[in-house]
Amino acid sequence: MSSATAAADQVREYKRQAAEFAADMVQDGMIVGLGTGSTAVFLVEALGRRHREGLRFLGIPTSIATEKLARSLGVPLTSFAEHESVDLAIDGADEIERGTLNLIKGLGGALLREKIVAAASKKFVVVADDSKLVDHLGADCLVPVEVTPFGWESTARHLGRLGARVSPRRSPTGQFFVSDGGNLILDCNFGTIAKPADTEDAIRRIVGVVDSGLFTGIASEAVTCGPEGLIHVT
Ligand code: ABF
Repeated sequence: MSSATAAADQVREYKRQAAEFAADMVQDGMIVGLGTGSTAVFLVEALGRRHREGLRFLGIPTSIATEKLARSLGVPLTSFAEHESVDLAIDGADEIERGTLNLIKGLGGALLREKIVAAASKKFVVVADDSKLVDHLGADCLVPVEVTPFGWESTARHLGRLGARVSPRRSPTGQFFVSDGGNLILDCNFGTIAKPADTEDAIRRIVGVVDSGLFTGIASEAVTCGPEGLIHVT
């Protein structure tokens, strides 16, 4: 096995441990927000096992991909038509700011549903391998911004005026990437973000923006895993 493969396997193992720790926080009767991404896959798998062992809960998935996975594992699902709030949402992140738990999310393209579920949650726990921890958001990570297809070029110019270098996300075939909500994603390079809450607000005020992958003041806990073991920040 090459050292790159071994390192990738190790990161997957860290993701699995963080996700399974968080899956154990789910209690009988809860409405659970089911995240998206490779870490969240381990969460949904663990919850599928717990469901088969008799745990009663209902999940609200944050993407079509997670919904498909959950259904394939027999995880019972519900929606906001049936439930006003989520007891516990568990999801991954692309960057986690140490100390604040402000996040960049959405490089997987599911930021809008992820944010709706997180915002409706009594508790939002972020799960990740510890490479996602940073001192300041944005230095090494683009901020995805979901925008309406109409007038996206104008929306992109406004984002540029906030100081971002902006590129529309494309699929491997060169087409525009389209989100589960039918919108486009503009990947924005802001560099180091000194005041993430201010930047999140400024982005949201631009007409044409649906929302951004900056999640400030939403995560209440983080479970990370790395060479030092599991760390649960509450
Ligand atoms: C989702 O999956 C996204 O918000 C984020 O883009 C990604 C996390 O990545 P990973 O695949 O490493 O869990 O949570």
